[in-house]
Amino acid sequence: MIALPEYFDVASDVAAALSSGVPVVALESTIVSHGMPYPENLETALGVERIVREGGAVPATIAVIGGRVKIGLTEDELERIGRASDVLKLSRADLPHAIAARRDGATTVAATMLLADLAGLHVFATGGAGGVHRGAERTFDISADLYELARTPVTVVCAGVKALLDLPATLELLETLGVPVIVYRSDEFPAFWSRKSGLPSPLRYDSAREIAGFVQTQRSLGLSSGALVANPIDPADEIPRAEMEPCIAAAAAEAEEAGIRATGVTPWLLERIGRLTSGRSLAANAALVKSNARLAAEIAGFMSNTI
Ligand code: PSU
Ligand code: MN
Repeated sequence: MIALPEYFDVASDVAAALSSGVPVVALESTIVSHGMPYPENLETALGVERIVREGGAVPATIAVIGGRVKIGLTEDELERIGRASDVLKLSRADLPHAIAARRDGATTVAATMLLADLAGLHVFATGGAGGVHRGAERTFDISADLYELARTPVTVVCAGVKALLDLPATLELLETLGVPVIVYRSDEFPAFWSRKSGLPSPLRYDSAREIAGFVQTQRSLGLSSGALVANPIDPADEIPRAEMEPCIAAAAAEAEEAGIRATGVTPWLLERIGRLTSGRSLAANAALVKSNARLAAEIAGFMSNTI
C-alpha cells in the first residue's frame, strides 16, 4: 500500500484484505450521521457491512474520529457517528479542518471517494449520490460529489442520485464532467426511492463482471475519473415516482420557505420527506443501500485481480 499520512488508521481486517487481494468495499458515514435517524441509521449501517461480508468482501466504513481518518470503523465508532449531534458533514472542502481541529466528521460521497482512493480502495457503495439541486440556476447548489466523480477513480454504486434533485440537470453535468453513468439491468435511470425517472440510461450493463471490465478499460485509458453505477431499487421496496413527487415538491417548498441553505439542504429534505411519507422513504432508503452493497461486493470481487 502507498504510504498514508500518520493520522490514517486502517482497520486490521481492511489492511489484511488489501495486502492479500481480498476485495474491499468502501462505505460512507454521512448517510449514518445526517441521512437517517437513530437507531435506523446504525441498524442499516451494520446490515450493510454484513451484506458486504456475505458477498465475500471486507467493508470499510470511512469517517473522521477525533481528527483521525478511519478506514474501517468499529461498532462503537459507528454508534458514536450515528448518535452524536455534533458530527461535522465532511466534503472535500471540509476534510482538513476536521483533521486539524481533531473533530468527529462523517464523510459524504465526495470525501469518502477521496479517502478511499488514498487508501487504495476502488469500489464504494452508498444510497444516492448528491447532484444538481432543483433551482440550482438561482442557488448554484450543486453537490461536490459530481466534481469528485470527475477527478477520483472510484466506482460509486448507488440507486442513482437522490430524487429530490434535478435529475436531467444532474445527468447533463455528469456527462459534461466526463463521468460515465452505468445503469444496472435497466434502460431507465432510476430515481432513488423509485425505479423510474423517465430518463433513459446513459449506459446499461447487465452483470457485475462486465462493470468490472468497463472500469478496467477506463483505467487502461489513463482516465482518472470515477464512474457512477446506478442500481435501481428492488421492485418490492420501491415507492413509485407518482407517489414520491408530491412529497418531494412539498418538502422543497418548505425548505425554501425556511431558508435552508448549503450543506443543510439534503439532510433537511431527507428528514422532511421521511415524515411526509410516514417513514416509508426511510425504509426504502435502507433497502436500496443494502442492495447497492450487494452489487458493490460483487463488482469488487471481479475487480480485485484486475486493477
Ligand atoms: N445517500 C443516502 N443518504 C444520504 C447520502 C447519500 O441514501 O444522506 C449523503 C451522501 O453523503 C451524499 C450527500 O454525499 O448525502 C449529499 O449531500 P450534498 O447534497 O450536500 O452534497
Ligand atoms: Mn449542496
